[in-house]
Parts: sequence; C-alpha cells; structure tokens
Amino acid sequence: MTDNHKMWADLGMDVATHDILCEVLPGAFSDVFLSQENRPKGMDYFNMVVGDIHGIRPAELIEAQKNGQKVVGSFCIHVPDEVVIAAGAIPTGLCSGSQFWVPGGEKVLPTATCPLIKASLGARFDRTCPFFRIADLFVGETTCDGKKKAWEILAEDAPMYIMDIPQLKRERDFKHWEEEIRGYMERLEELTGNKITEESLHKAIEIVNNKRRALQRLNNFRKQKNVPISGVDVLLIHQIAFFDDPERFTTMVNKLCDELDERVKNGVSVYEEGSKRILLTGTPLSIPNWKLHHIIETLGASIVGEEMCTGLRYCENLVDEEATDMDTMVENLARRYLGHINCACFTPNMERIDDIKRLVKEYNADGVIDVNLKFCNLYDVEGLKVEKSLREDNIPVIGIETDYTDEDAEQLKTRIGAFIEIL
Ligand code: BJ8
Repeated sequence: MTDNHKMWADLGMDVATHDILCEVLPGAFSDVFLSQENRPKGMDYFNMVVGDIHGIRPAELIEAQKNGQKVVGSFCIHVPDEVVIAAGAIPTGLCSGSQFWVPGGEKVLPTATCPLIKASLGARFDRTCPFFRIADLFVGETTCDGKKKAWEILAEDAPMYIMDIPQLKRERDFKHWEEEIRGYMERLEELTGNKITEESLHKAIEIVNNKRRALQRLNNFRKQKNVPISGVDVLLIHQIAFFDDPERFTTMVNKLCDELDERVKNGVSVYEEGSKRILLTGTPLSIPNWKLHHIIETLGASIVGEEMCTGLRYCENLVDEEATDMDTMVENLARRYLGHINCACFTPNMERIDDIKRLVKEYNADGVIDVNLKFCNLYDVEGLKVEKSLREDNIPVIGIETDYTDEDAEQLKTRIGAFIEIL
C-alpha cells in the first residue's frame, strides 16, 4: 500500500474505485499537457502538483489539521478566501470537473443538472475525492437553482454553511452581501476558535491580492503578438489556484512569469505564426476539464483569454488594500466580491458583455467561443444576449454546449474547426 493509499483509506475513501480514476488521469494529463512542444520550464511545478493532486496537497491539509488548523471548502468565486485565511483556516476549492464523478451525482440529482454540480456531489457521496473528505466545512452559495437545491442534499452528509448572494447589484444588495460576509466570519471564528482581527484580515487581503497580481501578470503575456505560453497551461494554473497554498502558488507563478519575460524578449511563441486568437467566455472549467482547450489548440488556434471563473473573472480585480479598519475592509470585500464578478446569476448582467468586448480588444482576439455546460440555464439563456451583442459589434462568435464526456469531441472539432476557418 502506498502512502497515498493509506491516507485515502484513513480518510474513509472508496480506494478501489478511486484507483480507477488514478489509472486514467496520468494518461489524460500526458496527452493534453506533456505532448505540447516548447513548454516553459516553470510548468514543471504545476505538472508536479497536478501529477499528484490527490496526494501532495491533501497530505499538507491533513498535516495542518493535525496542528489544529481547519480546512474550508467552497464552490464559487463569490465566496471570499480572505476571511478564511484571516481566521487561521485554509481555503480550498471543491468544484469537480471530471465525468468520473457524474454518475455518483446522478444517484441523488436529476440527470438534467449541470455536470459541475453532479460531479461535486458524486465526489462526496462516492467517497472518491480526498478534498471532499478533508474539508471541515463546506460553503455553498445561492447563485443558481441547481446549486441551491444540491446543498440541501449535500447537507445530509457534510457540514454545510450557506451564503445568500444577492442577484442584483443595488446599494442595498451590497449591504446585504456585507452582512453575509460578516455572518461567514462569525461562523469561521466559531469553527476555528480564532478571532479575525484587523491585522489578520489585512494580511489575508494582501496574500490573496498578491496571488491575483501574479495571475494578472501571467495573463498579460497573452496580450503579446508572440504568446509565450499555451492557453491550456494557463487554464491549468488557474485551476490549481483554487487548491494550492496561496503564497507558494504566487511565488511559483511569478517565477514562471520571469521565464516568460525572457521568452518575450526573444520573441518566443508557443503558437504558429498567424494562428487565430480565441477568447473563451461562459461557465467555469474545473479541474480536470481540459477538453475544450485541448480541442481548440490542437486545431491550431490559440486561446488568449478566458472570461470565466477559471480565468480572468477570478483574478482581474483586487480588494482595496488602503483600509486597515474592520468595517471598511469588510465593505471593500463586499464591493469586490459582489461588484466585480459578472456571473450570469445577476440580472441584468450587461457588465459581462462589456467585459467580453473589452477583453477582445485587450487580448486582440479574432473570435469568441461562448461555452455552456449542459443544463446550465443561466449561461444558456444569457448566451443569446451575449452572442447577439457581439455580432452587432462585428465580433465573430460561436456558442457551444458541452459536458464532461468525450462523446461530442468529434462534433466539437468540426464546428470549432469551421469557426476558426472563417476568422
Ligand atoms: S460566479 S459561474 S463559480 S456560480 S455551471 S453550477 S451556474 S448550473 S458554476 Fe459559478 Fe460562482 Fe457563477 Fe462562477 Fe450553476 Fe451553471 Fe452549473 Fe455553475
């Protein structure tokens, strides 16, 4: 029995079933990532993290728990990590991006539920993901109907805390979100036994801002004519951002960026000259969902940005760092986490369309692919408006709907290939 197997067994996981996932993941990773030519050396760290994603980080979290720290898992980028860190706990993402977990989710949810929700519940109920065993608290939010009701089912098996996110952005909604953050802080204090102080919160704001700054720096390389890193590698880094230790992650992203600076100086690109530049928008691509990036980039196009929660929506905006008093810091968190995330759960959500158009210009994109996870009504309905508005501005756009299976891979290749041809 390897060390990981012992750890998984101790976590109460279904080790035999989990082994099936462990068998297929390295092959999938190798096909998508290691087959790329001319990858930056700085990707070695991220390869290592993902190569043992159910081993290295879970072992660190368990060690931290032995030292009295708590681990708090969440599913949405509206939930602020800063307050978790300020309470002396460790935040971790819990969204699941593999078809492997979907059948387990379908045992407790209708088939017509988005794969992200099904996979997340499947990971818990099938006991096949260590992060879903380790978390001391699971934090859900009321963004979409599927999630809202799924939390009730999850609560039967896991300790849940729910944050009520407003679906408009009026002044009173900001006040409400501020109150929700305060309630969450109280819950975290109760969980950890630690008081969130002005000092600990300010420090946490700096830690998370630095992480976002590093990701901004990374994304800025994609504005270059010669793009020095592939879209799928940047996606992987964004996915790891939800799991890794934030300070170590920041250091490693900055180290990679130093290497990319050199590449830019030397005019190195990972893409063929003249390859079409694509901006993605839509629903999140949770780890290990690399399907679309792989298809698009093996068709010869370059993905230069993601207007997604696993992309620029996660890192573009910082929390104001000037304030050091509790009230203003909490207000600033509410402003950032409600005001600057343009999820389709808001109505109206014109800021998202404005963002897409701005990003098309900033990243010099030739076209936009609007991605919808099957059965996500929010993004599906909003897609009509997004695509209409982009076409009115003569921005080429195609809408696609997909899930975590590979069944539609050939069809996607044909459709996306035809779209790239016309750019
Ligand atoms: S801020 S996108 S992370 S809610 S895809 S579960 S919306 S049915 S993930 Fe999301 Fe927060 Fe919004 Fe981002 Fe529901 Fe749609 Fe599924 Fe979704």
